[in-house]
Amino acid sequence: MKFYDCSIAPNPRRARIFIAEKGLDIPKVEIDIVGGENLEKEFLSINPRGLLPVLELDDGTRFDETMAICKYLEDLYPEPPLLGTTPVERAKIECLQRKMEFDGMIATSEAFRNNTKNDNFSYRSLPGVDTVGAIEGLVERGNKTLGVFYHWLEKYLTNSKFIAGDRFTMVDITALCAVDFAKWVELDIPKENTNSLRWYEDVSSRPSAQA
Ligand SMILES: N[C@@H](CCC(=O)N[C@@H](CS)C(=O)NCC(=O)O)C(=O)O
Repeated sequence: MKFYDCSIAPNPRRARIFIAEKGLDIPKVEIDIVGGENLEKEFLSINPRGLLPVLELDDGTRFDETMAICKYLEDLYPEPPLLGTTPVERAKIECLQRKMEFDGMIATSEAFRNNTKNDNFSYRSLPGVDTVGAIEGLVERGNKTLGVFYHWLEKYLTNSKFIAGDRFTMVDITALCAVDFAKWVELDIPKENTNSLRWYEDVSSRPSAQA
């Protein structure tokens, strides 16, 4: 297997943390998104949409979505379980994972990529090859959705150590990456959200968070 990565980007980081939690050692190929390497011919032959991460199998099969990569690896290496162990648990984790992804990751992406003061990305509202220009109103929607993300994060953490219960899961991975990504638009966990702050300190101190 081969993992196409970008060390500063939040979606590759989700997969990297997942891989580290599983204790796997998958060779990595670093692609420089800021320098535009993901839009050059060589990488487009790997992923025509120009997006990272990508997991490549030894037979050349490739997956270009973080959750597909994680689901594939969970099937191959079930321990420790990060996506749930029973049908009910798996469905619950899927529900929460999507909320963290849409309200946290995608909202930050909207707020960041549509800011026309942001020279590197303002001409590309969408990541990858699809050229949609910045839409200024999406900055406000992104910022407001991040408020929703933080509100629910605090609620989910009121009575449990991790977002989906007693065990660290993919939900925590996506939320952690979203919180760190939101620093790019200067929207941190609100000071009064004590459960979220306690959780953030805990999950950030896991060795996988440095992966
Ligand atoms: N839905 C994809 C999103 C992947 C994505 O947006 N990746 C970003 C990095 S976080 C990217 O490749 N950006 C390239 C660009 O900005 O051109 C996933 O979950 O893996």
